[in-house]
Amino acid sequence: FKINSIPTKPIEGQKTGTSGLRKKVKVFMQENYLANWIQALFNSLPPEDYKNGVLVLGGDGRYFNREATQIIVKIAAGNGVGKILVGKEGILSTPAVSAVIRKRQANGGFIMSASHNPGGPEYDWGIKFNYSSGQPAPESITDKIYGNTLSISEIKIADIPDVDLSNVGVTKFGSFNVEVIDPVSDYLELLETVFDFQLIKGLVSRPDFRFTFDAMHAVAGAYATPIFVDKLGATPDSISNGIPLEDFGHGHPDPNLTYAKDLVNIMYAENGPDFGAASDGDGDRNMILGTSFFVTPSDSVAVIAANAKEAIPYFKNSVKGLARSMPTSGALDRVAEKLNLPFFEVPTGWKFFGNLMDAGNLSICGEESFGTGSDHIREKDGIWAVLAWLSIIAHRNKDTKPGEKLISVSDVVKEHWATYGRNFFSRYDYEECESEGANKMIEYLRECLSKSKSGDKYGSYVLQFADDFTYTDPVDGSVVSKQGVRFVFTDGSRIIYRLSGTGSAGATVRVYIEQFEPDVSKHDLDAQIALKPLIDLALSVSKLKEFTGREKPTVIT
Ligand code: VG1
Ligand code: CO
Repeated sequence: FKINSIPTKPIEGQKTGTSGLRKKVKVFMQENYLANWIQALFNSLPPEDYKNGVLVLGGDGRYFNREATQIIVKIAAGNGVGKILVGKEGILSTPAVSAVIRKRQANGGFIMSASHNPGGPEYDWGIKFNYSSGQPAPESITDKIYGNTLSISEIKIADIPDVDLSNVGVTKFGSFNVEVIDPVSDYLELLETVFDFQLIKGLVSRPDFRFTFDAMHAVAGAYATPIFVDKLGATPDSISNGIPLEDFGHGHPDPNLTYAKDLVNIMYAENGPDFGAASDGDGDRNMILGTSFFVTPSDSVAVIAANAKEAIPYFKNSVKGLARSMPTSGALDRVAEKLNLPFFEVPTGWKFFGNLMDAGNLSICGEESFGTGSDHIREKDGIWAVLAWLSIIAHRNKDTKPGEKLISVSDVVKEHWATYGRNFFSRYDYEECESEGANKMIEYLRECLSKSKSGDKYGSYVLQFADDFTYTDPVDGSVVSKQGVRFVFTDGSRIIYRLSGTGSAGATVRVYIEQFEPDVSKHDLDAQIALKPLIDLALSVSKLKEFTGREKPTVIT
């Protein structure tokens, strides 16, 4: 086939954030916008990483993915890629892309998704590039791509027809092959080696266990029926919003207490199900609920870590280490301490876990932002988290006879708090603020911390230290700074401020609040009540209302 060289000019603003490049669909639909970024990526990779190599391509089914698929395939061919594996209908969840890259020993892969951001002509689109072990590209690569977007002058695009995405199979164009793959099979095969599916099936098919999963019309819908229904015996009606739609059914596919309200209402209704879960746009996030009970993501990863060895075959022989992102609560730290496991604190964003996993130092990790996962792949994994929880509940109920009361999600969490203490945690998000005010607030906080010293009094809290988080990767020595302003108090309480790196308009301010409570008699308090004094302090220290003009957060988790 012929390779056309199309002249182009740099387009501003193509710098990737916490997780890939995210913009409004309209921005991506501008002439050459996507093509420039893809070409800049090839210009940034060493030729041996793609020439005659294998790449994976898929996404969450959102609006513009179909057009984008064709553009990416043609530019890949134009740059000498040997083979591209594309999910049928363009569908692959983020964890599935990571799994396919690893299984097929691909050089890397593209994920077409803006994750939890809404989709449709008026909303967001995004793209991420993952490397050969399946992990999100490190900053050294994304910085290079950005640099190349500023000097790009030519796009190399193959003159081949559009690829038919509707049937599994290989199409050859000379030396270039496109293989349309089933989005589920490689991923499911991997999960079957991680978990004891018979054990989980025993629980899910019990008449006294009611399971419900909300796929939020996002990519997990493509996985939910084959996995939960066909493999594990859940009833078909236990899956809601199970068909991926280009606009997620006008929803906001973010599994939290605000945007997954339908599921929350079902779980908190009288006589609600025993287990509820939801996942986000690209299937890497999860929310876990029991009957009238919400498991915070920070607690979730701690509970999974504490129970992994017993309940999940993959971890039977060893849990190598545990890690969390900086703003995630310290619940996991306590598990690491008790189990005597190596422990790491990394900046926000999954890309920082990959090196630790590749080096064999990390097995289970999580973020407060509804991300949980392990080194079975190099992305967070929503369905994995659901299966991990089902494994724990199944394991605990091995001997529960029909008619006896099941050990529930809340029983497991409360028992965990009784053993380890409870880390009350909450996050306040102020979405789409004016950038100027939000930036000024962070500058102001940086000034405050430079003037602060240990022993300073903040209401009834005494400062231990305040800083702007810097991380040195223990594996490759790379350093990232300015990852979040934190005030840490002598009793272990923390207040953290960051600006989001995943939005597509304005600035989103995130405030994270945490306080440890060893006293079991206080564990049943509502987090908002337990944390009230610290939350008030967080708002006044930052002068948040003044800087942003916001009275109330958009989302509380
Ligand atoms: C957010 C979360 C972060 C997560 C990232 C990607 O980033 O806070 O923990 O890794 O989204 O998740 P930020 O910069 O907006 O705070 V996803 O599901 O969008 O791939
Ligand atoms: Co996501």
